[in-house]
Amino acid sequence: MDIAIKRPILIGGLGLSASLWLLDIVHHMPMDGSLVLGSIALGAAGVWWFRQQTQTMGLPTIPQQTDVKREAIDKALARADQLIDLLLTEDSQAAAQAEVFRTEHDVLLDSLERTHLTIGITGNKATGKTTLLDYLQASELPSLTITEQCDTADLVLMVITGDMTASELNRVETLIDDGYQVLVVLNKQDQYTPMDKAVVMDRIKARLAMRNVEIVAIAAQPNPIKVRRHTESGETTEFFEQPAADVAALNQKLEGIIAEPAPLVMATTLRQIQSLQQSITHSLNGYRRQKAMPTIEQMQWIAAGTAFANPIVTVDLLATAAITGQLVLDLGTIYGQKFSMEQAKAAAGTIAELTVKLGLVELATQALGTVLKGHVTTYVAGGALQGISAAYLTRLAGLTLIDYFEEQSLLEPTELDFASLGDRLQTLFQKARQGLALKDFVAQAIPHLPAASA
Ligand SMILES: Nc1nc2c(ncn2[C@@H]2O[C@H](COP(=O)(O)OP(=O)(O)OP(=O)(O)O)[C@@H](O)[C@H]2O)c(=O)[nH]1
Ligand SMILES: [Mg+2]
Repeated sequence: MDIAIKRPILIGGLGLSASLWLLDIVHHMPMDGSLVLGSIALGAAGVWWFRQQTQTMGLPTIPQQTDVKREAIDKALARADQLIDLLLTEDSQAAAQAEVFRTEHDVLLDSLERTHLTIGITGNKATGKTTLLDYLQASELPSLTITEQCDTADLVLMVITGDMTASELNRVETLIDDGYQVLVVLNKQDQYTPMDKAVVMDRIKARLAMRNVEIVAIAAQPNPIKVRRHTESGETTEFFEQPAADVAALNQKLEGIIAEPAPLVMATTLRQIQSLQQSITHSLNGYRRQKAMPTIEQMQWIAAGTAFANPIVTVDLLATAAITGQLVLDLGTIYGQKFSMEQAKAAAGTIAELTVKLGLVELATQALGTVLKGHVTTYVAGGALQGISAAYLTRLAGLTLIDYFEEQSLLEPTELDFASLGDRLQTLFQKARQGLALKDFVAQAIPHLPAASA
């Protein structure tokens, strides 16, 4: 029993009988003693860490990136390659899918050479999008495709007609965050006096300054003007004249990008590579989830058995935390996340603290107790409620961690950003809780309790 000797705190924490039972179950698993010990001693570190993290919220404003470097593109392509290799290594069924991704990767690499650009036009209703589209198409600018479909656009013209509304600003920010290049086009400037126009332009510029977005003012189709003309015979005639479109400022910008298309092509390519990365990661995560579920189940029944055998405490949180620590490690491995033992411990601590903070222990115990009363015989048996509650909380923790690791895997593969765990857990916890039906869970859990199976 050298496992028991290596884990003195596990024994202290769980009570001797529970520990022996637990060790009996887990001795064949790749459980690392030091982690279990550490996660038992979670208290202070976890709490401190959780507080730290909840204070660092608020998203930074990311400016539009107008000069994407070839280096960044090569790095992103290499990462996509790496992800495809990972998919192939992890999932033996993924060969065909990986081939599709590989082709997409090669197409993107080739697309760096293109000189033809796509300009997308977007904006609120009746801002003049179609008028502008018609105008630009009629002016036959070389090597440009103009469309109101922005998905593949190298440059998005965001058409507005006055000071930006919150929703318009929001749209611009979303586009930038998604990696689009945006030019704001203030249309219908014929409706403004020069003074008003200057004021509106200043306001819009102030709103966009943080985002490094430029703005041009145009009139794609100015209102007709009334013209009065005196004839030789002294009569006056009045008629409406359609002024020419005033699109010089926009044309100048477009000519600039036609002359030098590379920066826009690079930006688009980077965006598309990132989107490819996400698709690959999505496939990878689908497979990993399949692999993770049995691990969660294994741990939740261990938690059930432990709490069942030790029902004096309402739910043996210490045991749950130890098991959560192991879950963090095992699920992290499945999701290819590298983190230190210290971080794993802290994560388990955060989960334990959150479980208490959200009142989940009482909530689970009460709700599950109600369901359990239907199963009279089992309910009578000692720690059934404690066992099922512990299993339930362990499952919640596992599902939450899966969601968390999936989110993390979409980020740049630098360091695992455990810093955001505290922030995200609460939301993810609620989400997992809503998706987990209590009745079904109880029915599933009962056969796993030692008393029921004995
Ligand atoms: N005064 C003025 N009116 C304009 C200008 N550009 C377009 N319009 C008018 O604005 C109205 C809407 O123009 P559209 O081009 O249909 O606008 P849209 O954004 O395509 O509209 P939806 O497709 O319905 O969203 C039309 O009556 C145009 O004649 C402009 O520069 N000045
Ligand atoms: Mg239209």
